[in-house]
Amino acid sequence: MPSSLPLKQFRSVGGFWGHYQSALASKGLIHQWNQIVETGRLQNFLDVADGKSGTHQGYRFNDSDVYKWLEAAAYSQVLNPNAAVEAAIEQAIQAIIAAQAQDGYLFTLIQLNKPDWKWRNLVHMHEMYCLGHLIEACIALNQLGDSRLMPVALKAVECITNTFGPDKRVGSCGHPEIEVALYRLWQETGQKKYAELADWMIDCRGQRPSPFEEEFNNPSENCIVDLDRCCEWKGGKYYGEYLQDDKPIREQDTIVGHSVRAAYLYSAAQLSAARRKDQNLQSALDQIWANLTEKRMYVTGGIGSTGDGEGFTADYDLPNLNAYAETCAGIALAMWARRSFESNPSTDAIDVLEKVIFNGILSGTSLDTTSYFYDNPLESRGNTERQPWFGCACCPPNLARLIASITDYAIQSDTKTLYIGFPLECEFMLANGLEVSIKTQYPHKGEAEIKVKALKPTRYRLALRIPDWAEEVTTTLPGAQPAEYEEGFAVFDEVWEGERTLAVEFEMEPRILSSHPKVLENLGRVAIQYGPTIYCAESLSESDAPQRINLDLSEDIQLGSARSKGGAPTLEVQALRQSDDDGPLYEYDQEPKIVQTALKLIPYREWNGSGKSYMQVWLRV
Ligand code: FUB
Ligand code: ZN
Repeated sequence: MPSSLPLKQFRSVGGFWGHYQSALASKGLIHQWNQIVETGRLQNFLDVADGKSGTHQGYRFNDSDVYKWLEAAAYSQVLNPNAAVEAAIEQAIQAIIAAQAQDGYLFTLIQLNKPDWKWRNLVHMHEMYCLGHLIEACIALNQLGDSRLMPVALKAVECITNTFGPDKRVGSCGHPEIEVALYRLWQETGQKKYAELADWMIDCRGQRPSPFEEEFNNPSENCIVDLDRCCEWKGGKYYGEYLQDDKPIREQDTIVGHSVRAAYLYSAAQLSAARRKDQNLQSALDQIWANLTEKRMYVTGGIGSTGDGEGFTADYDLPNLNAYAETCAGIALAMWARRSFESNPSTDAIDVLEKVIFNGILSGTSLDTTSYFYDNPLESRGNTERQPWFGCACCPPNLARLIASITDYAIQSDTKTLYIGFPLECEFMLANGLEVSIKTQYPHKGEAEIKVKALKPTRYRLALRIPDWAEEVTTTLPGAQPAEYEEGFAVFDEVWEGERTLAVEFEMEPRILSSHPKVLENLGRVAIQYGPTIYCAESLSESDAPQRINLDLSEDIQLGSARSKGGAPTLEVQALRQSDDDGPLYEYDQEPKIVQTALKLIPYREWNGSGKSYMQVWLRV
């Protein structure tokens, strides 16, 4: 089964991703750390350590932002060390160690404000969600060679298992995350008990009686203070769909509820299905995946179309202007896709992974990684812009950990095969001693040179994903047998000797996408894709707004002469714009005044680079 390469095996990451990673190391991480300090997130830990009470600041799950930041910072330090980041890591580690209770419990809201509420409101409180992020931070720090938080993580898990487990109390967290973390802890430590705990949590979800539902039987006993504000409570009864607890996962076939919860849960369930070779679980996951990717996912890979409950609605309900498509949900989808690929190496999952990473996730950050979108609409009418931070700031540090660990998503290997999911400019060493360097301007260009250097003859397979969007693909590896095609990969099964270079060209042409007619929002509209990148039209002024135009597709879409701020090719398409602003509100028998114009398109992920603007992905034809 393929898995990602430890970051330490990489010598460098450059090009498109190198830009994001170095911006993150030099600006984004410090910016986020300052926010963590200024908003009291670090102070919460310090206050616990100081024995204070009643001083918790912010949302109940704010600890997770510190952990996610720490995870990102640890990855980032491997290839882009930065002294200020190192100092902040140190502060975070010290604060976390000092805040942990004797019995391993660690959740600053309860420690500071409500000590007798421990483990009483699982549906809502996020205690295990936060501990999951703590575990993931520890694993990242381990990669950096710093294992000081590992005892904290292990003790926190022990604290969970002192209360919960097959022979104890049934329960997990209303917001999944601990499950993925436990599988990762199993992979990191080799201790099966962590995976078994996660398997048990996966199996308990959706069963009756539901520990989450039972909390509502006696809300005050379980510290549920305001029923009206609980998303898990609808029409006077428990609404298990919100947290994927309406039925056992093996009986689920549709993606429902809160989108981040869903995709974290199914990432874990995917790990569980693979570990246990559980066909029933796998086939449920396949059905849920199909429902999501065939009926409920935006063309940008964004998921969860409504802000009401931050989640899914109905098949084909994909509004553009009010799209929620939370950045974290996109990230969670990339994680799930990665786990699907690992258990069944075919390119289907990578097609989704690439779509969401290059579009619906990266739209969540500015190019310098210091301002963010929480939701990622596919249309704007001049009323939204990226923010430096949020009260509920789950997305910025989540983006940071995704960017800093992008190699995990692009490149995987097992004992027989190196899988290249998408070209990423980098240099790395495989466990068998092969040295690989990839030169590419992807996603701006479709070419890549993959150089493999072998100090001794080494048999190994190189599997290169053929992207779903590429109509023509050329691969040249001098002296090699023609590639074999396997599950969407071009596979070179070679005995590598000396230095050899595989030249790859994915033909990139602007492609015109239409959507299923049931997506009423997109009727009479098209979207434009170039390589893996979805494009949009954007204007700072209302008079030039893309909402006023119709594309004229009788002429080819051209590559523009200018580059976008992020260095991507721009595209140029002919359009007809309705321009006359002087007339009355309504008028009889007037032909609209139309002006022919050349419309520039930029990557959707870069929209809003100059502040509030008018933008559309789905353009009228
Ligand atoms: O509940 C923790 C995080 O806050 C969720 O993942 C996000 O959707 C936001 O609600
Ligand atoms: Zn978020």
